[in-house]
Amino acid sequence: MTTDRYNAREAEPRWQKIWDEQQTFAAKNDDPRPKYYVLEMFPYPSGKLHVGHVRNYTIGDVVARYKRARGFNVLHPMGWDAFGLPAENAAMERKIHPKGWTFANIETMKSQLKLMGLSLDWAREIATCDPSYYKHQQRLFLDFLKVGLAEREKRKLNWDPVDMTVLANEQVIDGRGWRSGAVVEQREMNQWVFKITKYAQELLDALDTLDRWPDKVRLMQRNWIGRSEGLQIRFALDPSTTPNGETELTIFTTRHDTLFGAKFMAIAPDHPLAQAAALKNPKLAEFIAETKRHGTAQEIVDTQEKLGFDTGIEAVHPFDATWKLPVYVANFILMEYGTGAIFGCPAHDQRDLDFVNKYGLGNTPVVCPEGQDPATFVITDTAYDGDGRMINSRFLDGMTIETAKEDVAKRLESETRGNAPVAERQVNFRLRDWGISRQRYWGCPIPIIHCPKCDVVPVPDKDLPVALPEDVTFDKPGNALDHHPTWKHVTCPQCGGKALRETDTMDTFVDSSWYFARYTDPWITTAPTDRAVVDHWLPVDQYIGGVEHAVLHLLYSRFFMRAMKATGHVDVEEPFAGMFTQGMVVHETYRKADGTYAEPSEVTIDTSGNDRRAVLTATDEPITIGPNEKMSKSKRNTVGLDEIAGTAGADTARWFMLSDSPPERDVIWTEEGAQGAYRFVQRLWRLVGDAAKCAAPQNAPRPAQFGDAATTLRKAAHRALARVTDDIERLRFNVCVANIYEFANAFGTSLGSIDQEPTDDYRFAVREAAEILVRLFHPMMPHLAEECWAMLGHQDLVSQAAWPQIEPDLLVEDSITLPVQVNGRKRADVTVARDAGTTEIETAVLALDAVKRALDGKAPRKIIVVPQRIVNVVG
Ligand code: ANZ
Ligand code: ZN
Repeated sequence: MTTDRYNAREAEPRWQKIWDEQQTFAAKNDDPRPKYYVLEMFPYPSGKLHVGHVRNYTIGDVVARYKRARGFNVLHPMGWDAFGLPAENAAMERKIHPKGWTFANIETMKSQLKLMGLSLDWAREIATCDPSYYKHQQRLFLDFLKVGLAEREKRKLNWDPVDMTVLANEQVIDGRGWRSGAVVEQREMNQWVFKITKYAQELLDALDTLDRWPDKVRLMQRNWIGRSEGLQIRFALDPSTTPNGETELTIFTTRHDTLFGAKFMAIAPDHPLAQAAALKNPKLAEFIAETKRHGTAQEIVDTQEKLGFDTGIEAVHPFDATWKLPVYVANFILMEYGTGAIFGCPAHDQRDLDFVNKYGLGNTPVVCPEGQDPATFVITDTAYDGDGRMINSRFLDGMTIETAKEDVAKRLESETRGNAPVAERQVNFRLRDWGISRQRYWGCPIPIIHCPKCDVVPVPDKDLPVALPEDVTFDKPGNALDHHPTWKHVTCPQCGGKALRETDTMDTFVDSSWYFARYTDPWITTAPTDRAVVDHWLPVDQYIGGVEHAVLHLLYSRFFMRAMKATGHVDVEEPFAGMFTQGMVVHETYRKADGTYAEPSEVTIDTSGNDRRAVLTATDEPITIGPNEKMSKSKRNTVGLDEIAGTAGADTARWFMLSDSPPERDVIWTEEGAQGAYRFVQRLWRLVGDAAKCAAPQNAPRPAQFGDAATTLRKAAHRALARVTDDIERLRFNVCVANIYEFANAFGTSLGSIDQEPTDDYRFAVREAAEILVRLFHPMMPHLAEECWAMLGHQDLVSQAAWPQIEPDLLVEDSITLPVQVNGRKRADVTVARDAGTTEIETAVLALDAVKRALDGKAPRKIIVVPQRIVNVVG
């Protein structure tokens, strides 16, 4: 037995250096092998790599290393999502320039990533805040503008009247500006938008083709796009009740079947009719102003109390001229959706029900669930939105919802008022165009010049990039670009007159919507992409990231590919053929007596008793162990990469990350678990060391015959190989780890049981098994694998070695286990040779204790053997 220890701290940097020097992981664009593009979502350079990153990148690295071994030309790049607010905040708080802060963080994090031994092609590194990157993003913006995929649009923004600046939604706290505390106003301003809605239907339909995406993510996207088929109905208004003699109100509904349950109409606070009525009604004007203070974002609208104001306007029911419905202005109606107006049917819509219950308007159920008696079916606090038959609905009574909808649509479509049909079928999407203007310094400048004479003028191509000025100050609130004394003053490229630069920068989601395309050729200076190269590499074969990006980032990237295709920059529509969302890394929390948190590194855990107990290492103060939670700074339950890599090594961290739970679920980081992984690292190293001593030399001839010991070992090796291959293909890393454990055990047992000078066939099997083992764990623990590969006498790198070949013959099991029933009840299993004859099986069955007991020691009347399936004993 080898007694030395594997010194990860010494070995890991040594192998990293060799990989670096030999550029082992550089991908060539003209490599003739089939391509494989694996990518993890690039990090924001916050300054510290946490264990959550480790999990994300380890998963990607296993795939990358495995695919490389399978003969693919693997592209596995890394970069930095480097624009964004934290850099500006740091600049304000610590008086450091955002650029300096960002690049310092990049440097730290890059060295931390290198500690992990990731097989990355660093030559393709991108930082989105680098002008050599955002130059092309500006070019894309201008190209989108040319084809109508970028536009200017009036949008409502949060305006801080004290700081005189626009605020992002997250800077508005309880309706007030985060710095000034002033009540935030909504102001209409010109903003740049990307026309993602042009692709709404396509983005929805194509989800069906993404069969290597999690269903959950596709569903989230589907809901976000939010297609609904409905009817636009023009309700007549009683002109004697309207502010300016208005005669109609158009609403959007998806439940026209419920028209006979209507109790009221409601319009958005900023609906033109509401605005007109408010001019004549100060109380209404006040109500509208109040609703606006709370904001009109969907989340706010969904959660706040439903409030309305009766305008006195009356609408006429489309099927009954004598039926009048009151028109309310209501805080839960959004101007941005449908027509900003609805009819309310409280019995079948919860919001409407809450509303009528507050204002005493009552409800009439019009859909009765199957099996309920319509005479007794009433609604009180819970609206019924399920299936059923129409009731209380005149000519619709007895119909299903679907037929009733069709009937209503047909009738109102064919009816006309003033030459136009009363109703029209309509498809609506929840998806809004993507507003990309941000009033921020640390982002990609929007390459536009505003000229008093020529209006909006694109910056000419030759003047790109529009670079951020570096001499900026952050002492004033608002956008530092705006405050810069000279930067925005330019001459108009069209008329040569005085003009102003756009000072808004792009949403950072723009930066991350095409970086994966840029990685394919980050060197090209004349265009965002090299068409031949980008079309060769895209789509990304396997993308890996957190589920928090399931909607926006992925949807924006899908839009971007379509827009880049429309402008000739790529020829793909879907950027990510395979998507995997990994779970979080969680850790228990430690609370001191005073309620503050202690870090895992400050705590000693005592597992000797029945309960796990914890004390503060320094003072022995008792600590309360709290539940496992997502690692966060506030709970102080983070484990830094340095702590792990510095002691047990990166391989230990990588192995543990993969071992404990399926990768899509949360994993609990425990010191015990990490120690277990560390022990296994040591065990593998000793095992391969022992194997190396009795292994046949490299290139030893294959023996003609294998004895029992050799065959058993070879079978274990090839079975593990088959399983691990399958596990990695299916991203089931925890199962893969379990299979490697099992094989290592079998291998150890085999080596331990040789009691004489090993035969040549066994020595051959030992080399084969060891070389399979090392290549199997290489994707997870690459440094240890290189070390072991060298121990086995190899001069080349295991990182470049081919995946082992399976010998299918060795996978055939030569024994078989059959269930044994006695008088119809299962009593035992019997294991026999696969080709055993009936007599042999019968003898084995009767020898089983469980069978003897079940037969009470008597001889059976009959034994029925169903070959390869089951044995029935009749007593
Ligand atoms: C009458 C009705 C009866 C409705 C009923 C629902 C249930 P989706 O499926 O998301 O498209 N609605 C329409 N425009 C709205 C707006 N601007 N703000 C708030 N709500 C609006 O939702 C369509 C339904 O949402 C429409 O169908 C409308 O209410 C409401 F038992 O019309 B319904
Ligand atoms: Zn001009």
